[in-house]
Amino acid sequence: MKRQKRVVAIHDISCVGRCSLTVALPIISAAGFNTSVLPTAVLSTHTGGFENFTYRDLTDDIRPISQHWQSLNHSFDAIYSGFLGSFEQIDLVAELFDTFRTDDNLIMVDPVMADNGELYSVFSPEMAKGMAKLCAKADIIVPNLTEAAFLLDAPYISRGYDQKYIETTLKKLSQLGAPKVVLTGVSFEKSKLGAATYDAETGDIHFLFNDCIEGLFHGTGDIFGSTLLSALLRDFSLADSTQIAVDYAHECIVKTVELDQEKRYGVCFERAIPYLIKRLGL
Ligand code: PXL
Repeated sequence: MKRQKRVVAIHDISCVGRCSLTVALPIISAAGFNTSVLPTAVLSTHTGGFENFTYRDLTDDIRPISQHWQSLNHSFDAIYSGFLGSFEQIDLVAELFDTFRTDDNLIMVDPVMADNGELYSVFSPEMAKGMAKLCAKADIIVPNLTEAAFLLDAPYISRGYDQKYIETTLKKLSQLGAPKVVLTGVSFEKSKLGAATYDAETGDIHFLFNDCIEGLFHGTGDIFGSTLLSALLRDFSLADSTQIAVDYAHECIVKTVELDQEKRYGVCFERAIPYLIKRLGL
């Protein structure tokens, strides 16, 4: 029997609002993987659409937690980082990558810091430079179009771009150092939304879409990343994994609209877990 793969998810805990660890842990666990967490901060809610949220920065805990795991000789088949609690955490997470990197594990960085052309309120512009350094250490990076613009220090273009622009952006992103890039939030026509993938080793580029449902749905980037990682660990190709992630995020939004849920509380990913399980062939 095959050994159960182990994943560590490095994100914040937004206690209310269904994003970061409160979606990564259930999704990656549902996909059958032994999922550990390294919380980067604890917030009462996420930062999008809520005021007066609490913010406990856990920067000082990262190194001791990592050192304890090292003393146990613990290892991970995948390391997945997302929202970091402070600028200093970039170097600490880079150090953790160096410590737990093996010949065959997968390091995925979602450079969570911005959306819709704007940095999240808790971050300063220096975060983008630091995130680019962290991306250089990854096997695969998963920025949205806004994060791509910050990483490349380029203007953010929200719509009206063509396929060539996305292809050039993918290649520039991979030059940061990660051989695989999945760019999210790509749309060439109003009715379709999805992602573009690039594998610098083969030169392959793919575009994967589903129907676009109008609106801003919180936490879908983390749902996308957690699903993408789960499908890759189930040995689906990069393009197939991305299509599964696009489709599952879409399915979660469909459920949220059906149930008429308030958008800032995140999407009803729980109701679409049976769909995900089927798509992953479990
Ligand atoms: O989903 C990304 C995310 C993660 N963590 C926190 C956030 C956000 C997006 O707003 O605020 C705390």
